[in-house]
Order: sequence, then structure tokens, then C-alpha cells
Amino acid sequence: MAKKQPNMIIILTDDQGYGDLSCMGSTDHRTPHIDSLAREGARCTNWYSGSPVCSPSRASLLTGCYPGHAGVRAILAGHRRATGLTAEVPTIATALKELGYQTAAVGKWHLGLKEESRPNANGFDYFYGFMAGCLDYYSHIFYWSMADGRTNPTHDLWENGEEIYDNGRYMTEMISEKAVEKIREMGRQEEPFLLYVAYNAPHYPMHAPQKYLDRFPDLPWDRRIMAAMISAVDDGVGQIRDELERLGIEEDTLIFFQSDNGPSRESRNWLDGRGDPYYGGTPGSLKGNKFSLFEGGIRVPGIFCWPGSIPGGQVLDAPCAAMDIFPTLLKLAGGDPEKYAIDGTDVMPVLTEGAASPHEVIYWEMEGQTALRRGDMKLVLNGRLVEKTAPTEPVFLADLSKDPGETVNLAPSMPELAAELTREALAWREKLEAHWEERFAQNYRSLT
Ligand SMILES: [Ca+2]
Repeated sequence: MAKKQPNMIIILTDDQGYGDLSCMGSTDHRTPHIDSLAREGARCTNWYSGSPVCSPSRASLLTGCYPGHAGVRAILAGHRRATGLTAEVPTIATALKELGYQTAAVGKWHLGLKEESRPNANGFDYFYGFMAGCLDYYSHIFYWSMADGRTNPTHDLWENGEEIYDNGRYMTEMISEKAVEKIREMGRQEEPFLLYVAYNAPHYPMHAPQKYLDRFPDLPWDRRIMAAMISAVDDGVGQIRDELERLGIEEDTLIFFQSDNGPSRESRNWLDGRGDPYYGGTPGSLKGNKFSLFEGGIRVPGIFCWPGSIPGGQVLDAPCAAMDIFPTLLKLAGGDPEKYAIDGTDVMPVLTEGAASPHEVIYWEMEGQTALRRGDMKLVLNGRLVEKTAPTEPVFLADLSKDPGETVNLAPSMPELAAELTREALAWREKLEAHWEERFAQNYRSLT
């Protein structure tokens, strides 16, 4: 019999492509532990992130809102005054804490560095990790903005509000170790826990210890480092599961796994000085990469595992999104999603009863791009494939049931539907812009 209020573990990977797990069809990666979550749980093949980039995607996951309703619509800066999420928009940690949960976040935050945007100010009792967008895996220094001269390299490793140093250790292993430690500590208490484990792998810089590289001796170098970084995460997932088993709380604990956005082709992935795109990650058969509102940028692996409560071995194709995590977890904890101004919906009926998607429409926006999915029809306005490129078409319409790779633009042959969906997408965007202007824009004008 599972505990009345289950423990919940959210595991997030960073810039990990739809195709880069063996359970998602990869033939050259090996991810046995993540695959076991899928085998013993439900693997969602139409799971979506809230955004094709880091910060808005995380904001949507943690708040249950579209990024524009959560107050985070762009990749946030990495200096220590950087604005981001504020307590004005509650996170799932805030909500579960009110229901008696212990709450902890381990790994990458990327939702702001100024005091009121930090994890401890947004519902997490405990935080260990870093708060900027990425970091050197061994020195734990944020080097991202060096080239533009605006930000100096910044050391970025924290335990709650205190800066700590642990130079030379591999970040992925540090995250796994701390996650296990927190499970051991929180799992022994009477109160249930929420643990958010946000790996920064396989986000650049592409670093992996030799022991993981040695697992993939025959792959080309760019693919090999990607496989090694994900393999290190996979080991961590195994350690997390082992700890739950050791404590005998597997059936009391729901695990959710997803990636925050599609694979990055940014040239800064690659340290060979040529500045050319990196091809180590793959969206599988989907089109587009990180930054794109085509499927490759936003459709991500989504896996739920809760032995005894969510039937195992399921492969589900109902379109659902990261914003659904907040209401789903809240309801399981005995809370009422109706009390929160959110955009997501409880997806337990999808996971346990084979129900259809609770969403008639799901929307996305990223700078000049706007997109929606209604049923199997997907519309992308000004869609681009990667960052800093021109849109491929002003209006792109695809039927994902027949063409998940968005290869054929149906807009010319279905002009009425294309026009109708365009009006709908633009009306949503207009409303969101007005809401943003009224509620959040000022926060960003002063300090980003
Ligand atoms: Ca990311």
C-alpha cells in the first residue's frame, strides 16, 4: 500500500535530444537505468517542454504555467544580480511545502541569481548546485559570457545561500551523490519529500571522465562525448533508484524524468575553435534543435515511474506538457490545483486509465516564433531550425499523426485550417504579451 502522500522525484536533463536514450530508439547510446524507468512505468512519446530553451522550460515545469505566465520567457543572465522567477508565482515546491512536504533541489537552477529568485526563496528548503545557465564541470565556473566582455567568469557552486568550493570533481557525479544523500536523509523522516534533481548534462561544455568515454570506444568523438555525459546521468538515475530500494520506499515514490529542451547545435558546444555547429545530439526523427518550435526543439522524452500505482510497460502518445507536472503532483499530495492560476492539467488519468490528452490545444512561443498543437495538427509561425537563423516559412502546418518530422507543409493545401490556427495562435500570443507587459516586463527592464 503506497503512502497517502507519495514522495516525488523530478529528474531533469539539459539539452538532451528526443532521440538520445536507448528507450527512445537510440542505437549507439546505452541508458539502462533510464530505460528501466520506462519499462517499469509509462513512457510518453508526445511529451512537451514548455519552451525550446532552458530558463522558460524550467519555469514552466516548476510553476505549471506557460513561461510567459510564470515570469520567465528568455534565457536568464548568469551574473549575481540576474532576475528570474519570484515568489509571486508559486512553484510546485511552494505548494507541496504547504502540504507538509520536505523540499530539496539539487543541480542546475537557471531561474535567477538575485536573492528573491533563488531556490530557497521559491519553495525549496534545501538547495545544492549552481544558479547560472551552465558551468565548467570540474571548476564549477560559469564562463558563458566571457566573449562579449559583459560578464566576468563567475564561480557558481552553492549550498543554500552559502558559496562552497569543491574544485576538480565532476558535476554530474556531485549531483547524483547529493541526490542520494538527500533521499537517505529525507526518506527516513515521517513527512513525504519532493526532490528536484536537475542535471546540467549533456549541456555544454562537453566534459566527461574517461570511465564514461571508455564505454563508447567506437563512436565518433562528438557523439562519443554526448553518449558518455548521458551515461554518467544514467548511472545517477541507477543510484537514485538503488537508494529508494535500500530504504524500501520505491512504491511510495513517484519518479518523473524529462529533458528541458531539444539538443543544442550551438557552436560553443565544441571546443575545437572552428565555431561550426555541433552534431553530437539528435532529436531522432524530429525536425529542429534547441531554440526551435518545430518538434525537435520542444518534444522531449517524458517518463513516469511509480511501481504499484502507475502500470508499467506503457507507451503513451497523448500530448501532454511539463506544465502538467505541477497540478499532477499537487493533486497526488492532496492539494487542489483549482486554487492556483496555472495552465497545466492533472495527467494521472492519462497515466493510469489510458485517458486522452486533457489539452485541446498546447501553445509555445520563443521570440519571433509562435506555435500550437491542436489534436494532431501542429502550426508553427516563423519557425526556425536552430538559433540565430531566419525562419524557414512564415506559416508551417503539419499533421503529426502522419508526419511527426514536419517534412511536408500542409499550409498551401489546407489554407482555411492554416488561417484558423494562425488566428488562434496569434490571439493567444497577443493576450500573453499584454499579460507580460502588465505583470512582469518591468522586472526585466531593470536587471536581466
Ligand atoms: Ca537546456
